Amino acid sequence: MIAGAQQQALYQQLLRIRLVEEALADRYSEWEMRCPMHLSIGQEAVAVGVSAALGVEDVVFGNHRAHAHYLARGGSLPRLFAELYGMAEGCCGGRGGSMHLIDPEVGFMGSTPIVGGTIPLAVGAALAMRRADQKRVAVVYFGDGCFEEGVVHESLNYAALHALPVIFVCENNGYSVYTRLQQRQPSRPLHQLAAAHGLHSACGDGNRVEEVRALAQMAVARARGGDGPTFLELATYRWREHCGPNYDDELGYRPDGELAQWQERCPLSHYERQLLEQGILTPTEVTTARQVIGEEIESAFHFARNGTPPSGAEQGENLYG
Ligand SMILES: Cc1ncc(C[n+]2csc(CCOP(=O)(O)OP(=O)(O)O)c2C)c(N)n1
Ligand SMILES: [Mg+2]
Repeated sequence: MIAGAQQQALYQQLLRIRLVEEALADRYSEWEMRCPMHLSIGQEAVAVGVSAALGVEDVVFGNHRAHAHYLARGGSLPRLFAELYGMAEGCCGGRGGSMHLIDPEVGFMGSTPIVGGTIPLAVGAALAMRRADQKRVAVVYFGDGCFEEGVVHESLNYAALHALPVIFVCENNGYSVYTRLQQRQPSRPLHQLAAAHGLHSACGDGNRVEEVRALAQMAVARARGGDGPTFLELATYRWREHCGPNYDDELGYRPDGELAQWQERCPLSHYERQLLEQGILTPTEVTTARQVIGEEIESAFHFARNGTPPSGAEQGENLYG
């Protein structure tokens, strides 16, 4: 059972992330945000549903498409925007941009552009928490593309062997850049690959926020109870181009009508309709929520634009590689 207040909170999160990313897409062409940007418009319910199942003590890792992961976890919006504008006030000091988000104060331990790069980090975090005898959980989000990286298999194997409290959240949007999953991998469900590594695994509809939340609650309960890792494969779809603010269907790498079909299964409007029908939400509350979030977004843009460019000395700090 889910309470009305929790449903409203899930809706608010979905709406906020959608409006934030649409605003970013609108302003990207001003060319003041100079970093590559992978938007998660269409995929928001995964991060929102998973985050709703976590406690403040848990830790989360994202990937290159991490705005939703960061925001759903409670990452600071002004500091996200300042990061995108390359300012010292940014969550990564303005050095990283969209693919290097971090906010340890809320347990968001980082995102990186390297496909699969944060998967072993989450396993390491889970190992550390286990050794410290803590009842905390590590979560890592990654895409279907990760199954072409060896590190995912090593990480799944290790996590299963040691029954670590880690949740692997695979956002299966069916594509890696311009290439369909069927052109990259033989036909077999991704969650069954995880099962073959000995993990408890499940799949679900990544566009239905309450379904995602329920799966994540199951995974969190298992991890906290000492039952080890869980792998969740969540089906979803990216609406915009792989990297950037535009739609790119004219390139022809996606079948005609596929985007429209997924847009009909929009995680936000579906949930909005459901809550309106159930009387959990009123049309006035929807309008007010849009206004309030719109003002928050404007204020965050103002903060970012008026930030301080990092000094030459600062730019070299904390850089590795
Ligand atoms: C190790 C590595 N290989 C290749 C790339 C280039 N690259 C960046 S994003 C991406 C697609 C990843 O697809 P997926 O994991 O399914 O995530 P999605 O973009 O669909 O959310 C690729 C191949 C990279 N960043 N890192
Ligand atoms: Mg993908």
